[in-house]
Order: sequence, then structure tokens, then C-alpha cells
Amino acid sequence: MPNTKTNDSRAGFWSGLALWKKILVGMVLGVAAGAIMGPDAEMLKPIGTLFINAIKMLIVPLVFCSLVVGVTSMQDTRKMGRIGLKSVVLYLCTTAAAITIGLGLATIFTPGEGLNMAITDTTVVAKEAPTLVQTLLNMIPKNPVSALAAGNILQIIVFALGLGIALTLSGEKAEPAIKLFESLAEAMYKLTEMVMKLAPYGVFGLMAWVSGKYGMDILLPLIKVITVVYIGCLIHVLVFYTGMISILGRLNPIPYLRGLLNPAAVAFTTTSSSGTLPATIKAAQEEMGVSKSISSFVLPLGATINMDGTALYQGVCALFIAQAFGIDLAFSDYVLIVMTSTLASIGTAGVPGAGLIMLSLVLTTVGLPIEGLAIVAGIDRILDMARTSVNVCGDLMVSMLVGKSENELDESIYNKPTEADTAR
Ligand code: DAS
Repeated sequence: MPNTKTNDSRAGFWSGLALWKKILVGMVLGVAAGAIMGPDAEMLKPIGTLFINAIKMLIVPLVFCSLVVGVTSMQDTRKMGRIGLKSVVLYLCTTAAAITIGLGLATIFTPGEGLNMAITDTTVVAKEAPTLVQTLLNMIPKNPVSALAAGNILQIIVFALGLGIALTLSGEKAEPAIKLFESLAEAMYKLTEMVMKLAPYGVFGLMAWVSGKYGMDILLPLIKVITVVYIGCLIHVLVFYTGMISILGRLNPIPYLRGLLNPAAVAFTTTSSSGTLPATIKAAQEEMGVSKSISSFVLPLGATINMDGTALYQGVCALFIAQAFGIDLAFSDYVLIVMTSTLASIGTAGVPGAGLIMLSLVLTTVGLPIEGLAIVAGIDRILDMARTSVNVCGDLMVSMLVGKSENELDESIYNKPTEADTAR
């Protein structure tokens, strides 16, 4: 079976790379068309609007189904009780920390400043910021069906989490419903894949409009976004994760940093946490000394619900888009971004490009212009490589801490003297 997975991930890698190359070509041709046509390139924008609308079409059904499945996939959690709870709490805390790092860096480096893009789609102008209490109260849907129809994402997330937990606690009777949601979620992943095939054309239309309207000024901010996301990812792994291992786990982080190289490289090239699972589990067991029972539960769970890199990317891009359109965010907006990204990460699939769809969810929740999605869509593959690597590194770190807390970690690996010690 793992061979199939590896073949899938290899196939996924090449097809993903082929698509990304087409997106890059679409982006370059779009920028060139905009440079040649100038403001007249606006006539190409509908091609991009079509792509954006197709992405918007996915949000509600994809988030709803993948969240319900994300929760019910923790079905074993009930049986694995303590271990599952520890894993989920650590996953949510590390995800919230990742978004905070992303928001912090984007606030310091302001990648979108000076772009002054105009909001043409008035329906998405940032609304009057609700107070924090209103935000929390508004999260509970009075009518889930109208929440789904209205696309009220936070209410959809809360209802999906509740329904997933209820299905999990309903035992055998709920099996048919769980299977239905699993099939619907698979269908939505396939539909996402189909929509992403439109990306090269959509990115072409939108980049032509953007570069025709704003000129080459758009390129520098994009380079800044890539730089900020990569710096954030490095800080999250080299500072936050090693800090958690040293302080919380009281372990030497060097074996972790050595062991993560291979799975991180596989994640970087395939941009698929699920496709990287065989390499992740191998590294956890052979390089980091995590037991089979802990790694074979915590890592697949993490590949499903733990997306620290994606959350960090969403924090950076949400602020980049707000800055690009000159929208000031209130404190409650920042809280909304942290909550939405943390909860949405449970529903983000471990497949290429999933984070871009979830970014549209964050943008609509905070009331930021969805057009901003198109600007970052062109560089999504470059950002996906980094964020997927962090997603996998986060899963590995949590499996170590849970293994240590359950006395299912081979600590001799962490107490081995380094070469320097033996040389003395
Ligand atoms: N590529 C996704 C993953 O496999 C992450 C993302 O798209 O954000 O984890």
C-alpha cells in the first residue's frame, strides 16, 4: 500500500509541477499582456473573475465536508482518548502560534504597503468591525441551512465541528452518514483539482488586469510576500519547534532537526502532507525514536488536521491583501483571522494548493477583497512548498512530545554524546 502512496505522491509531484509551470507561464504572460495593453488589459479580467468565482463555489461545500471528515477522522481519538486529546491540543496551539508569527512578520515587513489597489467588487468591502463579543456570539448559527446558503464561514465551521463530534459520538448508527461525508469530501477534493486546472488561465486574466493597472510595481510586493512567508516558516521550525522540544520535552533538538530533513524535502517537492506520510512516519520511527503505535496515530491525524505552515501563510497573505487594498484591520479582525485560520486548518486537505482555497475562506470571513487571492495565486506553488514542509515538521514535533509524555520515545537517541563530546 505505501508503494501506491509513494507512486501517488510522485505522480502528484509531477502533475502538480506541470500545473505550477502552467500557472507560472500564465502569470508571466499576464504580466506581459498587462505591460503591453496597459489599462485596456481590464478586458481580460473576466477570465480571472471566472476562476475566482469557481474557487468561491468550492468554499462552503469543501470546508463543510472536509471539516466534518476532519473531526470524524479523529474517531479513533475517542478510543485513543488521552493521546488524541494531547495531539489535538498541541496541534491547535502550534497552529495559533504559527498564525501569530505570520501576522507579526507581515505587520513588521508590510509586504503589501504602497500597492494602493482599488476594490472593484464592492460586495467585499471590509464591513464595520464587530466587537469581539459580537464576533463570538455570531459564531453560533441560529439556522445552519441559512448559514450555509449565506456562506457564513465561521458559523459553518462551528456547525461542522458540532456535527462531526455528534457523528463521532453516535457510534455505529452514524456510520452511513460518516461514509457519505467522506465520499462528498473526496468529491470536493476532486472538484478542487478540476478548478485548479483553470488556475493558469485565471491567473493570466487577473495578472494582466493587475499589471495593466499597477504596472511592474506588483512584482516587488510578491517577492516580499515569498520572503516573509519563508522567513516565518524558518522561525517557526528553528525557533518555535526546537523551543517546544527543548523546554516542553526537555530533549536535545538536534536529532529532530537531522531527522526532519528527508520528510521536509519530500513535502517541499510534492507539496502534499498526505503524500509525504510514508516518509514522515519512517523519519519519526527511525530517526526520532517515536514508537510505532504513537507515530501511526499522531502523524496521519496531523496530516489531516495540523497545518501550521498553511496557517502562517494565511496570516501573512491576509495582511498583505489588506495592506495592498489599503484596508486597516481592527484588533477583532486579527482575532478573527487567528480563529478562522486555526479552525479552517482542521479542514485543509493535505494536498497541493489546498491552502489557497482556505485563504479565500479567511478573506471572506474578515471581509477582505477576494481579488487579492489572484495576486498570490500566481506564486502559490512557491508558497505551498514552504508551508507543506512546515506542516510536516509540526506533525513530527508533536509526535515526539506525545511519545515522550507516553514513555513511548527512545530517549537514548537524545542523550547520545555528540562527536565533540566523544572527541574530548
Ligand atoms: N499543500 C498542503 C499540504 O499538503 C498545504 C497547503 O496547501 O496549504 O499540507
